[in-house]
Amino acid sequence: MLRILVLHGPNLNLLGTREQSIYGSQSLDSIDSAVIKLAQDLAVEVDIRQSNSEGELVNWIQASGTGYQGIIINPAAYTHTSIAIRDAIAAVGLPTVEVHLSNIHQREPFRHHSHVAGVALGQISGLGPAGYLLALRGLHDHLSAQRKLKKPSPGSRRQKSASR
Ligand code: CA2
Repeated sequence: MLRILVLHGPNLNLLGTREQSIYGSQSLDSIDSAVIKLAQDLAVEVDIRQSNSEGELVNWIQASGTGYQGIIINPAAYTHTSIAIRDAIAAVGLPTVEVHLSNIHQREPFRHHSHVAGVALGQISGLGPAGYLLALRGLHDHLSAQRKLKKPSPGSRRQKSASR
């Protein structure tokens, strides 16, 4: 079974309590429940964590190399500051989808640049909580296609040895 690590960065634990005009009214728990439900439908295992600490996020990303096939991450403010998170994602080499609730490209100029985008499979920004669900579907499709490519097609071994 595919295992995907879902990471929420700093202050996302406050979702639904304030700044609702930017981030909406849904709590992080309710976003996580929707992710878990979709994961069950897709037969994917998700491990969902939130941290306000850059080091903790880096440690989790590093450790994901064993046991996980992909990462979904909303690095929150670390998106715009953290070369450490970018380096950890690059080092672990797992396909990673970057999610933002708000459209970072329409907001203050300091939010326009993402250090993570350059090492991500893709970025979803501005679609609210649905962004996490789209990320999960996208990553699931990507990983399933990768698995199919890696699996030898029936008869391919026989063909190879017959041509020698
Ligand atoms: O749009 C996003 O998802 C962000 O990653 C959210 C970050 C922000 O720094 C990024 O530029 C874009 C902020 C998360 C803080 O969330 C709060 C939620 C409720 C109240 C206060 C902060």
